[in-house]
Amino acid sequence: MAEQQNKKRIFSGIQPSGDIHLGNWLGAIKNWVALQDAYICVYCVVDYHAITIPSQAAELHTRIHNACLDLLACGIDPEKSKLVVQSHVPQHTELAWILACFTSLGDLERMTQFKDKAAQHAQYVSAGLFTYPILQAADIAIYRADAIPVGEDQLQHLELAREIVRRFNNRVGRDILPEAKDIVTKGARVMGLDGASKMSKSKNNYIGITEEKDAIWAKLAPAKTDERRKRKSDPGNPEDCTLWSYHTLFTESEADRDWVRAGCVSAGIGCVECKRCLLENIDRALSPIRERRREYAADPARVEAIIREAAAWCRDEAEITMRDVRAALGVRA
Ligand code: AQP
Repeated sequence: MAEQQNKKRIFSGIQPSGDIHLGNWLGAIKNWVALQDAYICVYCVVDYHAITIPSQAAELHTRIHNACLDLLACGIDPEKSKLVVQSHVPQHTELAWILACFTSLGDLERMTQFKDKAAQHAQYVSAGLFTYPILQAADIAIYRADAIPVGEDQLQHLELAREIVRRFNNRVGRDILPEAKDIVTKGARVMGLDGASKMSKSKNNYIGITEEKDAIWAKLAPAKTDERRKRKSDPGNPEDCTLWSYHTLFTESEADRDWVRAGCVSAGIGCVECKRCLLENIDRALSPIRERRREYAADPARVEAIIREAAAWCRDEAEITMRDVRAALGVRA
């Protein structure tokens, strides 16, 4: 119990905006799993973030459930960590409103993710999309998290989250909310199969973590490689090939990596052989995830109980923070 109290806290979240993919796994979730013993961890399916772009109720409902299953399948252990759905803890949005009053428009306008997403959804850009980083700051602060494991794409948001918290603490004259550090890992920015942008749920450029071997091959086979290599007899340039970047993440055997690299630069092997080797290694890495997912999917009552228990713990913790925040502001003390 004392050991538990001395542990630092981690918060991280994922949007139920589509299939969880290799980028989410390598950039964030694998690290979440590795940190479970050393920290008190809250891992959150951030459904209110997902409605910042248009969504359908039935589809979102299914995606929330699937995201929970995927996270458990990846190894989030309910005995060690809290797996919570954001909308089950209303204090997230309460704190978000308060923090909005400590955030400048100029800071929000600088966010590159907002600019990218606003361009993707140009026909209707919601205020929620614009204020997304404020809700994210509240997600972290509400659990008084010390650190956040994320992919590199989130670093700008986290810098802003610290800035917002600093401004809040300065104005109320007390360090009520902690400034959380980021924890970034190898694989922090996994490129999409198109080789043009980061792997994303909302772009059709990903390999899902629960995809079967045939489905993975259907995506790898047509995937772009080094564009300068027009035919098998041309030597390739691994540094310019997205699939080589996947080998560095999935091909654990140095001998296999050397075989692919040497074969590519000498035109000794073609892209198909390189992709077949990659397929085996991705499939091997994902196979235990698929297996665990089947087990959880077969027991919905267990999953429901895990989520409910975590939400109760999280509401209590969030309320502790909110009592201090409200008192510091002079409201509902
Ligand atoms: N390509 C990536 N490489 C490394 N890490 C990534 N993450 C996302 N894409 C990559 C990390 O995954 C965590 C959860 O992300 P999210 O669901 O909150 O939002 P996102 O970053 O916007 O993820 P997507 O897949 O790109 O979703 P959509 O398409 O809906 O916007 C974060 O820690 C993120 O860094």
